[in-house]
Amino acid sequence: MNQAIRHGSSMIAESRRILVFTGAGLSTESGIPDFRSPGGLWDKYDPSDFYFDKFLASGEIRERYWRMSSEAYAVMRKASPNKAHLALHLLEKAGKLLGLVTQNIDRLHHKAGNSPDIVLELHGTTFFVSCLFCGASFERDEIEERRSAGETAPRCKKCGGLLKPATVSFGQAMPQKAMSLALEWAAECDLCIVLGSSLVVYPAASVPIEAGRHGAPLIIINRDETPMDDRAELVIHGSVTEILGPMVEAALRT
Ligand code: CNA
Repeated sequence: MNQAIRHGSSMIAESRRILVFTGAGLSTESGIPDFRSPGGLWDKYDPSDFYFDKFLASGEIRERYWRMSSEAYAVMRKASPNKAHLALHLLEKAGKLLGLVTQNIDRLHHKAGNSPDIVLELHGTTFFVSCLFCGASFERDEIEERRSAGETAPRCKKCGGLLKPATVSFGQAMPQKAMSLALEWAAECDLCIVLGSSLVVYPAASVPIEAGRHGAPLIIINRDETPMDDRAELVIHGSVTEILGPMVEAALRT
């Protein structure tokens, strides 16, 4: 085992209240593309089409949004958790996980067995659809059936309002309760581990910053550099599955 992984495993072994912050890079090895890597979603789509105000204003944008979202959902629905997701389940079983704050909308932390009580989905989930007018919530599969039957941008069956996947678009309000609990955990944790995030999307990226401000050491595992690398006690550039699995297993053996 290399020196950096050993360092991380001893930090995990000494910690009791770990806050984990995850991004799209955690799920690329489950076959789900991220946004910013080569071959990621922004190579295929124009991010400026996916602002919330445009979704509200234009029927054409809504149709484009639904096409992109349905394509991503079809991949996420079939995806399975990878070794890094499973390592986080082990951390919870060992009683070391204070919370798991994710920007991901793919439900893979739930599929890996982490308890819904400790998983905060800051950007929502693509497995549900909400009415922007009356707030009604629908299972995604039900809405996908309607799309397959020809409804390109479906509307609420109860009130006729606009339906949108229950995810947070650029310019759309964050779920307030989840964000405040994430910041509480950031103040309480004794270690913060960032996994597979470019750390450029705010306000989500303020969660590890807050953890550091309250004195928790920071571990960052990401393929590329991030703007927070110089704040971390340990930075490892590489694959989350190759690094986190051995790191957690070694920590739990000690
Ligand atoms: P991002 O900005 O796309 O960054 C992903 C980061 O992960 C990059 O810096 C990559 O270098 C890194 N990375 C990719 N693969 C690996 C790997 N195997 N091991 C280690 N590092 C890797 O994604 P963020 O999560 O930082 O940005 C937040 C957005 C992305 C949120 O709004 C998410 O909803 C959104 N998103 C989520 C998913 C998903 O749910 N799986 C997929 C695509 C986008």
